[in-house]
Amino acid sequence: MQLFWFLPTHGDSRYLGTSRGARTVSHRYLRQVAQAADELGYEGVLIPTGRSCEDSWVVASSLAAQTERLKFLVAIRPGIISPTVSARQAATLDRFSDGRLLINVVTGGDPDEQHGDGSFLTHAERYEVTDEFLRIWRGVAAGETVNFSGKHLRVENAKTLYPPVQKPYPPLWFGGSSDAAIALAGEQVDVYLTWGEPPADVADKIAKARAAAAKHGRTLRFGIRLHVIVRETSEAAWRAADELISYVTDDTIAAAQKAFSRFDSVGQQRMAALHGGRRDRLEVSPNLWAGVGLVRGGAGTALVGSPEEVAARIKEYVALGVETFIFSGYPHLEEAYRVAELLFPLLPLDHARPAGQANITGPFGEVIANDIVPPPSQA
Ligand code: FMN
Repeated sequence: MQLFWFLPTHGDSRYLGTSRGARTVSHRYLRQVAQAADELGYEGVLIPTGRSCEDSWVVASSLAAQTERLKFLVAIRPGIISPTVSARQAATLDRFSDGRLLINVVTGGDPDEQHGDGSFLTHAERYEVTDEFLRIWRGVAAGETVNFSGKHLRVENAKTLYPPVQKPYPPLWFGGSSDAAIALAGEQVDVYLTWGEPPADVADKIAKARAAAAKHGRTLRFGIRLHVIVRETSEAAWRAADELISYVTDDTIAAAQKAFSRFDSVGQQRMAALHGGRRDRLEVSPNLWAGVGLVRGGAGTALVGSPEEVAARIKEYVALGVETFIFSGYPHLEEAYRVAELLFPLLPLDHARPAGQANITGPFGEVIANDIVPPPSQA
């Protein structure tokens, strides 16, 4: 399994729903988060996209140069950009980062945002465009010369002269919960992503996505996007969850839920339905807390508990077939460290350092009495 972290390009704070405890999300701050994730050994970072975020391609391009191993999961937006231009952009970033680019295909779920970006298509039409876009994008990125004439998109002699490092192209990741999304995933993408729904719901989605892929003689890999509130004890973790929303008012929740109700994203509707805008039933499945989604769009759930509890829940998802976990926590810099410290030792990570590797910089803690390497804790 692999752990990813998240770059908070749409704001970061110690608390949700208030400017109290907020911090400036500058390039310098994002660099600190990315470099922390790189140093700690996360496999990569997800960069969100949309009008509430700094531009994800500019962020990824600038930070690729300042990190060494970290992969960047960056969104492409069918219907907003030309597939040929997008494929060339991806090829360049993949080349310049030595093959550290992963692509997140985002069809879009907020009609108001789509209109602002010049797209007036229905949900079904957006998926038709995504389907045609990916046929062109994949051909161009794979080094082919593409001629394509579809219902929405048409290109002639489309190509890039500078192919990506990864073959046939940087892996395509994709999240979407509607039937159209799952059908498209089965045919064209490599990794199917879901927001953090309860295990039974995730199992259901995975079964549907596997069946959709089987129709094309394909298999998919699976990833999940969750927040994590892990502390040394269960009590401390639940206290931290309460603190995270301690300044959220009922008016703020009502305003957020009203905004979400205009979305036509099935995934967003499923997130909102988990809590129904109510504060009093937020543990929607053992150790799965929907409090973040009271005010945050997209990923709205967190795994909450002691390291052992959270690791056990992660392994439940692993047993369903989930390989990749994209985590975050508030604030994102400190929590990148906390999650690595508390969870990495309990998980079978593909990207963990080999056990017993000689490394004079640890990790073992500060040397005792200038002479003694600190021993493991006695639980
Ligand atoms: N939508 C965005 O507008 N920006 C994003 O950055 C974004 N990231 C996503 C990350 C994950 C892990 C998932 C599961 C979804 C994300 N989405 C994002 C939303 C989907 O890409 C999709 O457009 C939306 O859910 C509508 O599809 P649906 O109706 O099939 O669920």
